[in-house]
Amino acid sequence: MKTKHLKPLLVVFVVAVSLLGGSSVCPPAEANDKPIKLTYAFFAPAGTFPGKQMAHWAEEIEKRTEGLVKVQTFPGGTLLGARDMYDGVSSGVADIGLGSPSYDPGRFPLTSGVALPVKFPNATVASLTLLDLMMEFKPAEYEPFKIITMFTTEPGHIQSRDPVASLEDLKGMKLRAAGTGVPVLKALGAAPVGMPMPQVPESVQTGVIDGTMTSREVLKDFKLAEMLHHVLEYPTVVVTFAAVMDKKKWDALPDKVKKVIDELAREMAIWTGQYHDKQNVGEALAWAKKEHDLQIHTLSEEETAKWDALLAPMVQTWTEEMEAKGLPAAKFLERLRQLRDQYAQEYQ
Ligand code: DTR
Repeated sequence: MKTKHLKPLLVVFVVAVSLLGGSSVCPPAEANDKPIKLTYAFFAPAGTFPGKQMAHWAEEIEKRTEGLVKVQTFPGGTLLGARDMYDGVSSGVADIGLGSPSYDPGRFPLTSGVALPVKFPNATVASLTLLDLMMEFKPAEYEPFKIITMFTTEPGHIQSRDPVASLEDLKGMKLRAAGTGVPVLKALGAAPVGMPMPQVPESVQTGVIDGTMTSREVLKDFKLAEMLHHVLEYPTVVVTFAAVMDKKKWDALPDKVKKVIDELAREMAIWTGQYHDKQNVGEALAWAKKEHDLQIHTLSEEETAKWDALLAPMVQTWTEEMEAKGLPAAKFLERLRQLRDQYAQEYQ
């Protein structure tokens, strides 16, 4: 009897909240709604910023569907590793997988355009640009998937055992990057190695590599500052992340759940970018300076111009290669620059 009267009230409340611009919640769960369980895999530890993103998403989904959807997270590569993430989602090992398209530019050719040296100011701007581009261009590389959210790191920095302040210092240095960062290091004259992030600490320890080029929070989140005491203040390219779900699995979800997931895609890109830009990287740098005497180096103006000149042709080369494959690379880059400049005004 009571619930009968309460229900219309609740509906009015939900509608009012959505009209007020608050995030919408699902219509209240019906008695015959079957609980939905989703497994969500990530290849790196829960404490890293993509791991925190995963936990936050899971919490929000549960909250906004009023418990109808329960998400079980598997960070740290416990269900799927960096290299088998996307195939694992296709074959049903996990319902959702958070991987890095930057690790496999051949499989995600258009996405790799976001990891070119195009001078994104920060992760938030790059993340929103990436997500918008994917929604607008709908590249075939995500054909079997539904995109849950996307985001990027800040532009990567060279973090090394020995100081780097010139091209001369970099010559032949064994530096690791995500696949999309390899051509950058090559153009600058280093000896690049492509390798997923979780392998980096051991590879530094055993001397397989002399450092890495990626976002700077890894100094703390992967304890790299214990071995890498030098960072070069020269922002290079971002690394992309994409959380995806198998399309068939997605199609089977109730509309009200789909709506909540769609609404969260953009919110998560902003949430993750802001956490990474405003807190995560800064805290790591402060910690590394205090605990491990981290040294920050800068390039002279003349040297900066030389580095920029070496990287500039990469954009043209990429465009030609992608156009030859029949991809709309020139249009993609034009739109990328528009979105980058637009979001840069909003997210400094
Ligand atoms: N995809 C990484 C970038 C990276 C930066 N921070 C983290 C944290 C957890 C996993 C990956 C990353 C790279 O390979 O550079």
